[in-house]
Amino acid sequence: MSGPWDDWDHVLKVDPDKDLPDGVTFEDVCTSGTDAIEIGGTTGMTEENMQAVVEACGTYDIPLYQEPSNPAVVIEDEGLDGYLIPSVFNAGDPFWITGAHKEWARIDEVAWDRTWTEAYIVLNPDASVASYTEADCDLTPDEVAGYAAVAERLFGQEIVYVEYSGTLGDTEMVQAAGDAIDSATLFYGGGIHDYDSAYEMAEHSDVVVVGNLLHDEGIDAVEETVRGAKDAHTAD
Ligand code: 1GP
Repeated sequence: MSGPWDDWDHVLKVDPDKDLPDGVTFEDVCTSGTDAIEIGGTTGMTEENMQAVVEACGTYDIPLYQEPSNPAVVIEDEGLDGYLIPSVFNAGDPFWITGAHKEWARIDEVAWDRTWTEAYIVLNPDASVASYTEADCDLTPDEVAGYAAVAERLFGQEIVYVEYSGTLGDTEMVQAAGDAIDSATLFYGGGIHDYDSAYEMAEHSDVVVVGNLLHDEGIDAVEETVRGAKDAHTAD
């Protein structure tokens, strides 16, 4: 299994429902040193706000992926490299495992050759993604490892994504997921806010995902996290 994410250390997730801080441009976002941009969020997604970000980033030479939260906001644009579709493996509501996906495949002409899944393990019970999906966040490291192994071995997932959206996660959980997989790429996202937190999480994962920081603090803070993630992997 291989994909462009094999070579990534850092992904910047742009929430189209949130503004960029004053003075920050999409050029800054696209030239921040991050390896790829994912456009997505849990709430407030519309075709219009998705399209606006795709158009703003589409002219820069950086991998650009849409991460739609539901089929209604999937857009087609030649500036996009493809679609990364979350499937929440520990969701309580199967709609977020395969149900939404089934609706998409039923309604739309899916560009399968540009579509991949991310096997999410959602672990912050206070995050809106956890309540939406009714995720069982009360997991032991063994259980996280179990989900990660099942995602890779039984479901052929190329990306396993440990998601702590909004808070810095437990490295033991991230490590457990990493130890359980072989060729899949481990994404970690949640609460990365500076060089040290990026470095620490990158030591336990292949790719760190930074989201809120861009909207809350701006581009300098994001660039610090890029350095942290890259330094952690260079030190390997
Ligand atoms: C959210 O994993 C990402 O899906 C990033 O989380 O917004 O907490 O950085 P943060």
